[in-house]
Amino acid sequence: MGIVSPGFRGRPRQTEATLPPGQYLTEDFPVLSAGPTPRVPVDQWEFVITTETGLDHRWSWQELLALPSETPTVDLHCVTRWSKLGTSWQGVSLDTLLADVQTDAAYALVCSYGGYTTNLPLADLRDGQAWIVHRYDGGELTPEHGGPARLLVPHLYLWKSAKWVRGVRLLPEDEPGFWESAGYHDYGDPWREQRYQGD
Ligand SMILES: Nc1nc2c(c(=O)[nH]1)N[C@H]1C(S)=C(S)[C@@H](COP(=O)(O)O)O[C@H]1N2
Ligand SMILES: [Mo]
Repeated sequence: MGIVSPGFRGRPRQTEATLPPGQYLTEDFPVLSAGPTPRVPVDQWEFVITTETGLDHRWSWQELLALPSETPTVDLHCVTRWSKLGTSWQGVSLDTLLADVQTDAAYALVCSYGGYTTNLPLADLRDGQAWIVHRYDGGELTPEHGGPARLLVPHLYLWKSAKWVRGVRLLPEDEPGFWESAGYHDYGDPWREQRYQGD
């Protein structure tokens, strides 16, 4: 069995330490979508990483499922102030997907089926910080929450976790996505309460 350090009582919950400033806890899983839910059959689904030189790296649904997967349990923080702690996912780390991608790009623009986009530094997709997830809480990821697959990048506000993810464009210069163009913060760190431009 696992080793339990003396005095360990499980991870603290519902304390200030686990909740970024200005957030409240919810047990629900609200659905927030800027438009209609796209329905993408998995036999037509693909995920594409496009480098700054225009080279495409593609995965079909079957190819994605064949990659080693991870089961992150993470806290979600939405800019509309709800946080949901300890959510369980399954998916492929961006480290795995980026392993054979040669790039000098510093930025990423994540693109979804349906046209949603969101931007972040490429470094924030690396080092065990981001996944393309296709299962949530032991079941398939439902369409409302981004199925067949979504980006999960839980250290940033949840608008960065693009639902119905289709691909990532690697870019030498930062390019704002959908909400970032509408006044949301470019980076969106919940612990620094970077909700809107100028925060
Ligand atoms: N493609 C797409 N991804 C999206 C959105 C969206 O409208 N379209 N909304 C974002 C926002 S603002 C939030 S808070 C989360 C909500 O995820 P949920 O509906 O699974 O709670 O998805 C993010 N990803
Ligand atoms: Mo959001």
